[in-house]
Amino acid sequence: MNFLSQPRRGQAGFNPRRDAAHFINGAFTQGASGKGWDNLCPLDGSRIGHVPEAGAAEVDAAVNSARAALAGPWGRMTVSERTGLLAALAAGINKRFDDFLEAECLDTGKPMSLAAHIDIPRGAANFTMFTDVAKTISTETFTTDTPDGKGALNYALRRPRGVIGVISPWNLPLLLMTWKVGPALALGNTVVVKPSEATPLTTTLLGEVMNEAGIPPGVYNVVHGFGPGSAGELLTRHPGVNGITFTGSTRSGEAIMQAAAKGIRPVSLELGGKNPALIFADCDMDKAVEGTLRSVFANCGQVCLGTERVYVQRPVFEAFLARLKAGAEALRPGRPEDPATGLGPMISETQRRKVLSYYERAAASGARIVTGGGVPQMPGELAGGYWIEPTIWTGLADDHPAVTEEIFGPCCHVRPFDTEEEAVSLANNTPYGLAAALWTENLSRAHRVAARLEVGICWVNSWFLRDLRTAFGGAKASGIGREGGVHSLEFYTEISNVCIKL
Ligand code: NAD
Ligand code: 6OD
Repeated sequence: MNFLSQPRRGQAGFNPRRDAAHFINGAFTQGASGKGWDNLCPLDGSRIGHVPEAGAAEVDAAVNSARAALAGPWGRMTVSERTGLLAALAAGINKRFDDFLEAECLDTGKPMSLAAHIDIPRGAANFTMFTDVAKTISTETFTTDTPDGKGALNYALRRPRGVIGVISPWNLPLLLMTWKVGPALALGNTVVVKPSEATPLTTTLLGEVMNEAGIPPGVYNVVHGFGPGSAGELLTRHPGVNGITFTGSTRSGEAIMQAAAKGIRPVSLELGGKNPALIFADCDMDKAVEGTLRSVFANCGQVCLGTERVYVQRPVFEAFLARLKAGAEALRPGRPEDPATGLGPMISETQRRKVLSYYERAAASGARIVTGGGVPQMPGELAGGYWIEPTIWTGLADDHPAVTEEIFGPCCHVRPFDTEEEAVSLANNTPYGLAAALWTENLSRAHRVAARLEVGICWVNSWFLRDLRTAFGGAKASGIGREGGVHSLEFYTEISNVCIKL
């Protein structure tokens, strides 16, 4: 059941450049809308293949098949049967590691060294981790006094929420999609996924692995399309969807929350950020520089948890800045498969234009451009890709758009501070509250400052170090809800209380 009926890896004629397809009720289909678009590779702007756009009919069919699977074999499975299938699914992802890796790097242009280390392993881990959670769920029990002295027993039950609409972004496509699908399926739900229009391949490929693992038809469905006025909006407005989990921009999150209000459907929203890094003079400078280089430039700055505001204590400001500049200038843009590649392209020309508009505004406002600020000259066909220079500024006002708005590119503003109090106040001076990175060797300071930062996650002397059992999500305008470990039970299950009069 190949999604393009094309040769598999190892067979003659294998080509990773494939058309995408919807995956509905266990089968691949181009749908009947007749609409679609060309999927372009960010490395050189070349065509990867066609992506069909789902209309109301395809979204309806996907939701109906998810509902039927809930009422059918999936809904009747024991926890061990279900988690056994999901373990096979995780093994299936690992077995086809190279297929996922190649597809992800074609769609995004990111270095294979990055995707092989983070994106694809997490695709599998997101299933294994939540199967463990599903096997160990416990609920509360209360014995209740009653006037007749015989009492009552209260206990809670958790049921799957139902059909979950999953809407995912393009920056870590497989990782962020499975981060939602893993807990949803482990806890007995079925899903309809609408991946980003920019990165359709790995979500489609996962359909193939679902079939190979023996997951029943209808449990995992995929529809392709855009957001407003397209498959994304159709899915969020569909009355057959019982809950919507979304990762993406804060603006889209607001629209999705409004759509979910109809029918009072719960949402889980992981949204944008404008994340600070605080570099104290008592930090280990090697660690702080290495970590900040990763947090600013990894995935070409297209990580929601990435640092865009760097605050450095004045005594080490110039030394830190010089080392950050040297590190940024050492990042080589290049092809994903080249081990020397340190930086991929932006996801699209639109996104590159958006980031360049901040580069232009920063320059026009008199920023000191420490490095970058433009577009690199790339050789050969790479000249047609969406490359951009890693960029560092200093000297902008605290209310400049490059300092206050999420850019989602390989850039940061670096500003000095004097006191801990000032650093905390600068870090919290944002409507967002996703993540922060704190660099200090002073343990008391680490605890004190971490407790005052208004964020969902604060890393101390590290960045993007993830334990999937922890609560993950954003404070303030960076999201609603927490997922991860047992916290995912809140959204993916409905709790009900049974009260037994004894
Ligand atoms: P986006 O909001 O433009 O799109 C995300 C997804 O939502 C896409 O699949 C898109 O088609 C869909 N969509 C957009 N509007 C919609 C609507 N009205 N109804 C239904 N679906 C809709 O985001 P993006 O550009 O793909 O990703 C970048 C953004 O995502 C950044 O803001 C980044 O911070 C954020 N992000 C957050 C996290 C997190 O964990 N907090 C993770 C990754 C990305
Ligand atoms: O690690 C995760 O679970 C997660 N949701 C990461 C988000 C990264 C944003 O780009």
